[in-house]
Amino acid sequence: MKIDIITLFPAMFDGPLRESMLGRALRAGLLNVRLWNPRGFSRDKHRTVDDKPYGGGTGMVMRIEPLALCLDSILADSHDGKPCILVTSPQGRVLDDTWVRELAASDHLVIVCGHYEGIDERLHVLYDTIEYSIGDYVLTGGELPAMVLIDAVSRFIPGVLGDPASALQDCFSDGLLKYPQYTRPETFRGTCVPEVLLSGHHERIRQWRRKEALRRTLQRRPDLLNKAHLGDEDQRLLDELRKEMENGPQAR
Ligand code: 4HQ
Repeated sequence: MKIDIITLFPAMFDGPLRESMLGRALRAGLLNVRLWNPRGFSRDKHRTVDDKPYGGGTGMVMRIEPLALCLDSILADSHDGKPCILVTSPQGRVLDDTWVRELAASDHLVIVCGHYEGIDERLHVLYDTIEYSIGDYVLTGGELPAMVLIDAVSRFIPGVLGDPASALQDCFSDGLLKYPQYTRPETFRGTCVPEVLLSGHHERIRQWRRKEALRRTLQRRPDLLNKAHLGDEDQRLLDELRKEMENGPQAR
């Protein structure tokens, strides 16, 4: 997958793109990320990229011209049809697992990182853009949302994860939160690993994990249960959990 990032602060991407799984994916050529600074496309004497808002008010607005020229040169050498142009914004559609999977199927993404008070609205008139948000809070810029998108999308690109099964087993693949995990030692400061996980009984372990995933989802994110893919066994486990919660909500 090819990803073009338009940002006034390209150096912010150095760490996240070099380390860990993303770094490996880039070196392996599974992901091809290019960073573009609109400042290089500014044509005035001081290479300005922002200006005061028309109508007055605080802060600065990103100028359309450097952004448009930058986008034009990205689109001019795009041989893979029309790429999706994503723009970071708290006004955008909130990113979720379903959308991340859809985006992961794209050949080419362009991400425009907003900064300051926002971007001249004509960006959305001149180009086919989609605004996305990573949550209902305000950041200083769109660089972190861009990194979040790249990170989340890359997990669904074949070869990025060491074990492809982990993307499937993960939280949200079935719409539920993940079950609790343990590793050695068996006891630490008096706290033990649940017996069933030491039993070697695969079917009991599978059921226990499913029930704990349902328990957490029921307790922490009941909203997710409506969209989750639940079978007969899940309904039975949920009934058990609801009864347990009536009898003693103190458990776990
Ligand atoms: N910003 N999800 C304002 C965000 C944001 C978010 C990025 C701050 C854009 C102009 N972006 N700039 N939340 O808060 O994506």
